[in-house]
Amino acid sequence: MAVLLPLSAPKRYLGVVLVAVIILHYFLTIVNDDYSRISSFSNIGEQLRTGEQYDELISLDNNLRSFPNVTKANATFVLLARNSDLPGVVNSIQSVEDRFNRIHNYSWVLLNEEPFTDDFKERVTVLTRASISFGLIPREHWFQPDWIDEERARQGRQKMMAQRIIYGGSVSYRNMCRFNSGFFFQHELLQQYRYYWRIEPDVKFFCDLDYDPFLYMQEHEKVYSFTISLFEWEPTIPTLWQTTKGGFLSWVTPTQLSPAVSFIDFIAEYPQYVENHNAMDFLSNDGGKSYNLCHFWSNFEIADMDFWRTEAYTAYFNYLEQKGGFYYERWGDAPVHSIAAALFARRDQIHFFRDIGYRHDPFQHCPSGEQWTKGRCSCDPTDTFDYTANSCLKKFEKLFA
Ligand SMILES: Nc1nc2c(ncn2[C@@H]2O[C@H](COP(=O)(O)OP(=O)(O)OP(=O)(O)O)[C@@H](O)[C@H]2O)c(=O)[nH]1
Ligand SMILES: [Mg+2]
Repeated sequence: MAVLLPLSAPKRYLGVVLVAVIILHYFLTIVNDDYSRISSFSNIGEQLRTGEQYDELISLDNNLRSFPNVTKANATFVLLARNSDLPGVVNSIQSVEDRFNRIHNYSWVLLNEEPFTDDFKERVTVLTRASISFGLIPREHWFQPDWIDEERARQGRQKMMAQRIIYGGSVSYRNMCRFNSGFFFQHELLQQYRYYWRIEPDVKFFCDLDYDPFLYMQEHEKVYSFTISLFEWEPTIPTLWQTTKGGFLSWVTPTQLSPAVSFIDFIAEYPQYVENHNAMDFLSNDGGKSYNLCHFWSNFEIADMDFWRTEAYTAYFNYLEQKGGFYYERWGDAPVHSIAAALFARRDQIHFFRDIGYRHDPFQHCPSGEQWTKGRCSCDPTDTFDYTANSCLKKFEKLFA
């Protein structure tokens, strides 16, 4: 009472009203279930969380608004994986979603020659708001064809194992390289799409991207892109260049990069497929006589599937396929894609994404300067493959010098 006594009349009334409200609240909590649920502390907490989500949506929306062009490209992510690749797949998808796709919501297509397990699908689906499809690869697109001479293939594998070539003894690795070279873009789940971004398990994207690289490809008529380029292991492709070139051909054109006479074989049969403004000088230091082993590292690719679906690439892949080199040797999809892009596309249709920070063990590309700051990149800008001894980036840049 000693405390209440000094209070003025209005304050006393306020106190009385407060006490009345508290009593009414407890009364309603007891007699009315709905009131009890709505006014509970947990529900109020939930309302606050919804408020946070709303703030996040507003900020996403503002981000989208700041893009010069909010149209989406006809594009998807493509990820080939085994069920056992799950942890690495989760890492990669999380990285892509965090740095780019949580805003753009491009769909995902995951492919496997075996059905994905329910556990795999559940763990992956939870990572994105975009649509995800899980596809089964047709047998004939994956396994070693019957017409391959298995004895010759076995000898090839043994020779490579003796040379300690990575995956030298693996048939499944060869299936994968052949599939990525000539079949993935034929999968029914990819028919509706034009552009794709290839993702592998356990890759990392270091930087935010404040624009849409698919739209960049489309608006600049690019057909193929890369972040890392390097030299191939020669023993995996001893006859690939010979198969591509081989015969004696004269392919003189006014704008040609290479000498007037070249020793190009597939091309001897199909000279019409070679683009005049090609990137032969990225592949060869002697105008096409020999392959310098430079290729784009295909575990990262943003590219135009309509390019792989052209008559030129179809003819090239079929030509390679009937030579059996995917199994007698260990032709990789990286040199196959690179040779095709360099010869059948204009050199300015190949793009180096300097601003995409990317790692696939053991190499990484890290942007620098303003691109590094703007992208809030988490990589060390001095740790980048770009101009190291095994990189072919300098050769690529020389095409445009
Ligand atoms: N479904 C399926 N996917 C495969 C198989 N072999 C490889 N892959 C996938 O094909 C892609 C390339 O295979 P990797 O094993 O990463 O080959 P790599 O990048 O040359 O070599 P490392 O990454 O250094 O092992 C990855 O997305 C793999 O998950 C296979 O037998 N089945
Ligand atoms: Mg890999």
